[in-house]
Amino acid sequence: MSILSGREALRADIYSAAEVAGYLWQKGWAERNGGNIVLNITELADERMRAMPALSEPISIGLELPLLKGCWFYCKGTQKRMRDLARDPMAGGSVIRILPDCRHYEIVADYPVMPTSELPSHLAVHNYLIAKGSVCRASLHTHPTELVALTHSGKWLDEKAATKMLWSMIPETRAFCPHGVGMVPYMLPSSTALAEATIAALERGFDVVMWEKHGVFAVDTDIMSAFDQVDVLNKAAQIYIAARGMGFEPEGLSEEQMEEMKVEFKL
Ligand code: 2HA
Ligand code: ZN
Repeated sequence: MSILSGREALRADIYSAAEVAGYLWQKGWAERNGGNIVLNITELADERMRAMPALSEPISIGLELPLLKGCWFYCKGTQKRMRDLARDPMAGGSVIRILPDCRHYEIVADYPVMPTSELPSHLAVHNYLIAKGSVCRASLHTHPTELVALTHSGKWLDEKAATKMLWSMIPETRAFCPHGVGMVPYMLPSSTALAEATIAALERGFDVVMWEKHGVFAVDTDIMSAFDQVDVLNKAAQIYIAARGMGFEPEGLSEEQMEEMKVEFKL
């Protein structure tokens, strides 16, 4: 029997990850096994779940994450495709619990699907979010084509320049991504250095962070909101690129128009 049986809140959470996984595939941001989704589902773990036997031996995280003691996560499986996760999130990912030593986890349900190799980085971010008292429970990594294209130019690796340009392409961007985009220089995928640099960017106040020549990492209260932020930013990047494709540098909203948005939406 699935862990989701009789647990409507957990089912809704994990199925929203499946819905987002489908959007990532449709948008062309999730080639092969690209991207990751990790949800902190601790609030939804009941007594019967806590008593469930593990489907795996304890697996090392490779890090000690003291604030994750007793936490539960849903995470995409290693080598799994977003388009498959969209159809069946419990075949494309698994539910895990962190062991009391804060260095190991066990797979609990539904199948022994080994989590993504990016799990330690995502868990390090979740440990950081808890430390900060953040309300964010979802982390998303994806490969949005136009945003990644921007990071191939040194000009747009500047956080202020990229944020200002993206905000100025269409007014909603500023309203829905009020913190703009952080930048992390190219680092090896899955590396501790990349996780640390991502956390440093979150510490600077960003909740969407671009990884040079690779992708985007976003955190939010839930996975749909994390997706929405990336979607809005990528739309802005598409407008910029469309204008350049027509042979001109887009004007962008003026400083006054941007300021008006800020005042009107109390940003
Ligand atoms: O896990 O996209 O960068 C798939 C990735 C890693
Ligand atoms: Zn990636």
